[in-house]
Amino acid sequence: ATHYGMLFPRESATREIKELNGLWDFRADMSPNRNLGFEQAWYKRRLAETGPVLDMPVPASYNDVTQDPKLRDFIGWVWYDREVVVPVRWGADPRTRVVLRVGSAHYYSVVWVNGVKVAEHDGGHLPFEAEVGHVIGANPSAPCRITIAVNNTLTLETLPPGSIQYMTDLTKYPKGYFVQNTYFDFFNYAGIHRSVLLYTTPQAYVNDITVVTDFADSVGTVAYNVAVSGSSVASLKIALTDRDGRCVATSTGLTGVLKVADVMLWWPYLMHVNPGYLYSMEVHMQVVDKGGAVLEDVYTLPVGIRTVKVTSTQFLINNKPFYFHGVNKHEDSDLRGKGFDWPLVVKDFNLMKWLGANSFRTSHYPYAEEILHMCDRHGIVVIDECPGVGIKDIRSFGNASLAHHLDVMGELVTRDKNHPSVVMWSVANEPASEMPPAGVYFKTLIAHTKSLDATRPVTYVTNSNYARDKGAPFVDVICVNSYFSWYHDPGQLEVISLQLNTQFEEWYGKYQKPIIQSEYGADVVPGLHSDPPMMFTEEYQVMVLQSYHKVFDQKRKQYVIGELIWNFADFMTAQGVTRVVGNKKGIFTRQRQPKAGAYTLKERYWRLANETG
Ligand code: GCB
Repeated sequence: ATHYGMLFPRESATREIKELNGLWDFRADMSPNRNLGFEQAWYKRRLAETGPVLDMPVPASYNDVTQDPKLRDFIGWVWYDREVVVPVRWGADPRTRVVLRVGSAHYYSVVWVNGVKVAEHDGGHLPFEAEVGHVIGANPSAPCRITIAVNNTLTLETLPPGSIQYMTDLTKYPKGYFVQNTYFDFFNYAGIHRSVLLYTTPQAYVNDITVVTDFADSVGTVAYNVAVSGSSVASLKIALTDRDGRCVATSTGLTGVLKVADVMLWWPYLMHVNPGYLYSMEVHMQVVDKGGAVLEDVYTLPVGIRTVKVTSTQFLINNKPFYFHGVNKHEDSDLRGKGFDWPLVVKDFNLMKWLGANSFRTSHYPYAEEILHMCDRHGIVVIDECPGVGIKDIRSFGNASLAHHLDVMGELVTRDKNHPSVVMWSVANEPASEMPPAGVYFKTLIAHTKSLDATRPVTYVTNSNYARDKGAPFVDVICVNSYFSWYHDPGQLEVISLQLNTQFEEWYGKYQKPIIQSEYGADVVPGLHSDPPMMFTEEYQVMVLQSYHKVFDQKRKQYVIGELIWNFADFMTAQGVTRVVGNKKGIFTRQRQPKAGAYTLKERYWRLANETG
């Protein structure tokens, strides 16, 4: 599939946005085969006319907002609907294109407008959209009904994979009992997780923009490519302005190169006095239609000018060595689950800056694009990970899985290719990369990703044994997770130094590629203390961190290019004997209050920033 045209919706002189966030009507289809909604065509009427409904906030996961355990742990189709009043001018003007966009809904979605199916989407973490003008009609005086059915079922061919297991022993389980197995360590939150919007463009419009930036001495370059839809001929005016609104370069073609004298480069946080510098690239398109009328479209893209390169020992941003001192995150919080929430986003950025973190990995799926805009503006560097987490079953290496994975990378690169903060793609987390098909799988997947974007390095995150891992030959940077003195040798803090040293030497010795410690950490139940330290206490987490840090300090002068703590904050998981109301490896609690480990890390990150920045 070709992916293009997923520009982030922005208002402009020619584009309008109508947000559809707030309360929607909601029902989980709890019928035995979970298919009553389709059998009774719930999309043909208001949901409230076909049965009882709940108030459901959008965006939010539905799991934690009610007192119903059946809804928290629900597997299957849930239905959302609401009405919207479409401005008459949108329907009355045939030159206006009306688009319905869902920022993300987990996992599989079907969308109807006034009972007409307009979209279907496979995947829980990326946006999808559909033109709906033809359904709304020329005279949208009647309220327009939007219905979205979302199914959170995961199979061996979804990303992330999962499997449904039927429990057939009738002495132990009721008839028809089934559970959703997952192979990843976070709660499978579901629902409409990001904004739903209606927006307009003219019928002839700017469909996509790709920028690739570079610089030589003090001159920056922005090589751009604009894709136009709805017309074969268009005249373009491109203007690049600086932060103060001064125009610094102009151009006219669909492709071209903007040259910027005395360029202000995009720098990471703490690496420069002025991090996250963004220019604005205004694309102004004009088309004369058959009747001689002039159609115009305007779209403005923020552009950061920077380069990324990898050598056998270094990660270079703007030709300067960059050391990742950062975090792994989750989209996760109380009540909202994975629902997008601005106060949470802003709090997290303030905490990252407090910590002195210059980077994070979007473990283990793409985050809301609004978060990447924050990263662009604040200079927080991102390893952009796709939802390839939990590829453990041999069947998840099959052709259907690979085809979907390639598709998801297409969607991800299309959405995120222009973000200066995104410096590397991660195609997976902890796959069973020692399995026989893993070699071809990762070779194909990584080559495909590089064909989509030749400018960024590609990695995946491994916890395999260096000798048996089959994907590392194809990555640019080796990302390794390890939990010495936690999952291995629990309680034995003294083994960390030797084992971590061995880990680095083995991987570097075999591949001569730079290495990021992409996870390490220990669970803490906040408020638990013990000296000498014991597992689950604040002291133990501090000791694990300090023991890892000593080795990082020896190796970072050589080929270790980064350290990302697992995890920024506590987060919810499936219930299990190793999880005390979720994963507690956060250095912050789920409510974003610091544990002792946060202060250890803060001191270190600021020291690293002063040494390297
Ligand atoms: C890992 C996984 C991460 C888990 C973490 C843990 O290796 O990549 O998703 O949450 O370990 O705490 O077990």
